[in-house]
Amino acid sequence: MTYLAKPKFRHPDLKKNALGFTHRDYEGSISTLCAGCGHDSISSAIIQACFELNIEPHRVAKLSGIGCSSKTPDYLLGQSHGFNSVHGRMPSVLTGANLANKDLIYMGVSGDGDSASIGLGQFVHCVRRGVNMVYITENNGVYGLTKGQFSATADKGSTSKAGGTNNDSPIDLVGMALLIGATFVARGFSGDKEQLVPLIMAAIAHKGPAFIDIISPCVAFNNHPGSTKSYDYVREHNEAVNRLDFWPNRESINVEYNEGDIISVPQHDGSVINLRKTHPDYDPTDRVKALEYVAHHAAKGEVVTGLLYLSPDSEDLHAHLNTVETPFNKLGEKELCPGAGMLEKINAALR
Ligand SMILES: Cc1ncc(C[n+]2csc(CCOP(=O)(O)OP(=O)(O)O)c2C)c(N)n1
Ligand code: SF4
Ligand SMILES: [Mg+2]
Repeated sequence: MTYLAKPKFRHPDLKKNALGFTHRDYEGSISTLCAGCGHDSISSAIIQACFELNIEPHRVAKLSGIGCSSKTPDYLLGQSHGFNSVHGRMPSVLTGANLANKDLIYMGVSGDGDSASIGLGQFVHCVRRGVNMVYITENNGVYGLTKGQFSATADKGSTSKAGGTNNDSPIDLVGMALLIGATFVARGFSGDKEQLVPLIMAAIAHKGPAFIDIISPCVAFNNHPGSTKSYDYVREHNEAVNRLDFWPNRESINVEYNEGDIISVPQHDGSVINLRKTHPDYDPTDRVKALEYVAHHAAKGEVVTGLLYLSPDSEDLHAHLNTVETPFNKLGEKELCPGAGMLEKINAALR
């Protein structure tokens, strides 16, 4: 982690959002990542998404594991809550925090090593339990922080910078998220901010486990010919199935679309996700077809991006557990210790 503060100077005419904040109010400390690292572009997309959504920084909790990607929460939302946990263990810390206070916006920021290698078990259980969160993997196919070993998302046959070939089958985190019940599944590319910012905004508005796999090239160890996570490879093989327009709070839609080209899905918070189809046959509300589509195109070496699946009837862990309206951390002694009479009643009901 770095503790280098950014200079406070800012241009007086910077655009302000409805809260009177500029994007600088959503920044963190100065990044220490390599110049050109995809992870920095993702940080800037998260900053822009929170600025556009008029989010009060103190309402966000950002959590991460270990890796260059897991360092990035330090470079954004400097006024938000943050917890940098242990390698691969962010999901359980996030689950616990969410159970204690469901009023915050939870953002888990992870890497392909952090989530697909050491943290795979944690990742899948956090998603299948339905934790209300935005879970982002900054996927570069390598362990960047420890000098570029192949991670579990590296494609079979891709080569390392030193020339070694990866013979292991890859784990596709998008396919995994679809299989285990994520209610919002997307793939983005750090080099396409226009696509990425609305994806992040929509994921924040979504209630339930929202997962975004973001291909994020590692310029130090995985940006050469032979890599399938390089800037050149992803630009050449990127197949966007849709483009997302996100309207917070049901603002009037004044864009012209041909009928059938757009899918509108209202979210719990009153916002509307509008999907402009670029592939007329792609149906983002069909989980099984999404799985098949993504796998089919991956076999051809294509990187399918966009909002790949969205459940209109999503629920979260608190709904599954039928927890009380008030967040646990705001309950008083009276609610938490209702007395011997209540305990007797509960025990009697279980006999
Ligand atoms: C328990 C544990 N095992 C191994 C490590 C060493 N380690 C640190 S970061 C990392 C991999 C990070 O890869 P990824 O999550 O893909 O992040 P990136 O650096 O590529 O962004 C490893 C293996 C560690 N810190 N802790
Ligand atoms: S080593 Fe790779 S992942 Fe880490 S900061 Fe450098 S470019 Fe980014
Ligand atoms: Mg990585």
